[in-house]
Amino acid sequence: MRMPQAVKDELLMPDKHPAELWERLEPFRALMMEYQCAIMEVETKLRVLNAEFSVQYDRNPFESIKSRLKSPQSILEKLHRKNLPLTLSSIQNELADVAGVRVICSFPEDIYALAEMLLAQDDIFLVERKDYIANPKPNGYRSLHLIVDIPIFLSQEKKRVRVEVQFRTIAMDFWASLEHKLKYKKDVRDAERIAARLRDCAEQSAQMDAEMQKIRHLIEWGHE
Ligand code: 0O2
Repeated sequence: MRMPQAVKDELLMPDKHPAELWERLEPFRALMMEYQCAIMEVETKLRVLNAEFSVQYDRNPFESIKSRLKSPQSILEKLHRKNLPLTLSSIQNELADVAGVRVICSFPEDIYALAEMLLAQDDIFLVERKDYIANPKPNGYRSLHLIVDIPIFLSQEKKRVRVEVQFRTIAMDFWASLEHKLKYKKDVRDAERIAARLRDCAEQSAQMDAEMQKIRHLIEWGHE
């Protein structure tokens, strides 16, 4: 018999179970399993597209995929930050990035081509699109984020599960991992000056991405 949502939610109330115990609770583990399955589904779809491309066009639209399930601690912190109740419903309804798939491409145009191919599939439902490449964040952050719902097929039911798919170039990923260090390190000396230098780096690497893409066109088509 399946557990009603209210009972599942009750099991996650923090006064009864501190955060570090979440991952031992069956309803929480079941929810995380669903997110993990959704990650596998998205990864498979992307790998299928990559395989087809390498046969048809002799190139790969992405270089690598990195996936992650948000840790219970990060989930708890985000719920706290957003002033949300610490329940399974909050996780499912309010957090879009519990399941995260990051796709690293060589060229910006591959990002958009791949994103469109994924969204064209009839079992993928687009919830939200955040284009931080066309509209970079003030700190210089660039990536295309798609929040999607994807079905997973369990023994007793089919469920729609939310996944955040981030698309970036190698250069954007390199930049984001350095900037991430600044964001999460406390007491950094000269943080403002470092942030300004990072903004410059983001600008320069975006120019390099654009230039490398033009060079690819010259090599492949003979014109930009
Ligand atoms: P981690 O460690 O990757 O899990 P919202 O849900 O709309 O209220 P949120 O969640 O900030 O706001 O959404 P957004 O802007 O789409 O960002 C989600 C994720 O994108 C982040 O997850 C990062 O992975 C990445 N990201 C967004 N902005 C930045 C940035 O300025 N720098 C870097 N390095 N990454 C960024 P988490 O949970 O913050 O981190």
